[in-house]
Amino acid sequence: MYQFNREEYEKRMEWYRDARFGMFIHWGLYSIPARGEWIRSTEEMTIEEYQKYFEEFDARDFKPREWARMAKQAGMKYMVLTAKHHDGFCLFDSKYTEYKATNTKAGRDLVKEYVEAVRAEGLKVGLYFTLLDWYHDDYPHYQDRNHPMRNHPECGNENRDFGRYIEYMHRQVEEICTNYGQLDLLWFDFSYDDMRGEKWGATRLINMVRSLQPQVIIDNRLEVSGEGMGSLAECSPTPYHGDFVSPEQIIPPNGLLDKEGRPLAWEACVTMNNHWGYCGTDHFYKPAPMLIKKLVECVSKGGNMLLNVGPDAYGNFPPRSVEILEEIGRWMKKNGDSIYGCGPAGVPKPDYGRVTSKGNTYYFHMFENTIGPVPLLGLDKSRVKKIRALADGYEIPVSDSWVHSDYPDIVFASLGPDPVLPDPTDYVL
Ligand code: JFZ
Repeated sequence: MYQFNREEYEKRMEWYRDARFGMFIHWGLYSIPARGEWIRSTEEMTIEEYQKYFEEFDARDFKPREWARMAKQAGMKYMVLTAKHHDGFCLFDSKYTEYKATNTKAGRDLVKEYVEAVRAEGLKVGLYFTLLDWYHDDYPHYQDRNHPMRNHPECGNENRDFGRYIEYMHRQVEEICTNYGQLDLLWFDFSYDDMRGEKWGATRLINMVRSLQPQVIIDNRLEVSGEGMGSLAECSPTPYHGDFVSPEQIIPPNGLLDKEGRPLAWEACVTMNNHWGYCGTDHFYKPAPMLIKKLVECVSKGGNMLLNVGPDAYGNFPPRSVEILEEIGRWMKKNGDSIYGCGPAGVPKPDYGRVTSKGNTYYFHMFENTIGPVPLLGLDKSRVKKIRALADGYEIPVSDSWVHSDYPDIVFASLGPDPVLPDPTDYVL
């Protein structure tokens, strides 16, 4: 039986808190119509209408080793792939359903290849597994058009046996936890309305998962949706509390603390454009400098960032995603020390950027140019040994200009006569 133990918890969380940056991948049958992963619901398709994507799916360019290489060169330390999304289609070879990649033209277990590839590149292995299932006969279908979980209005299933669904779902999680070696992270998605906790048989499920994969890190969506801290924030969490909070498309304004004031682990999951699953017409990508700043923001508030890529029908990353990952990677290569193993610095947020820290080192991220000497707020003057630019290591003098008499307690970094930075996002002191 799983019981919360703080020491064990902190131990299994170590790599995750250090990693700070991971890749989310949404890929499945919905990548073919390319209008987002909710398409079967939003366009109210029947299973039959959706079936053409099952017949077409061939994963012809599925090269997980290349996915993992791209994640790695972007500076990411872990990956999370949708083993099964809400449409119920399994990328893994489940013996409890025919609705799986093995039975498509792809003809093989894609999760197996993914897991091996990610491991081979030295990254931590994560799998996303949905609690919802629009394919299974025993999962409730919603016919109310205004319900976010609606399905085709005609596919009612009044005779469903939800207990049977729960058994099915548990057996699949068991397969995932048994057939792919050590997993580092499991990402369950998601609770809503009264569908939460024990409705999923959560205590039993977690007892099984923790006995099969004692070291695995789990999100908190067996308990909550993409909002809310759940019982991890309480003094005595439920067995299915999850190990980190999973805010969706939002960075918590002030980080997150539990009821006793301890920092909570969290991970903001973020799309690169405005879709999780591939969307051929969505060109609204967030520029790399913005994503870098968002990553810095997460770290400065004690969190991780899980950045999503939605590969296309064949399994290729969209070209724009590749460019953005490369640009982020160039920055991470030079400035990764200010991200990995770092957390909040406990100093006031400066006007020009954010601060992260690790041990006795403070990283002042300059998001914009400043005029004159740069104030490094919150540092004790007598304890500042040296100031260096992180990217190239060059010495930056502590300013001895007149500002000292006006602000005797503030440390200023003197960036010299030419304060215009070629690329402010590149600049970490
Ligand atoms: C869920 C999925 O439905 C979606 O397709 C994607 O996989 C995403 C990562 O997770 O979407 C949610 C779940 C919870 C909230 C919003 C979207 N929420 O609570 O705000």
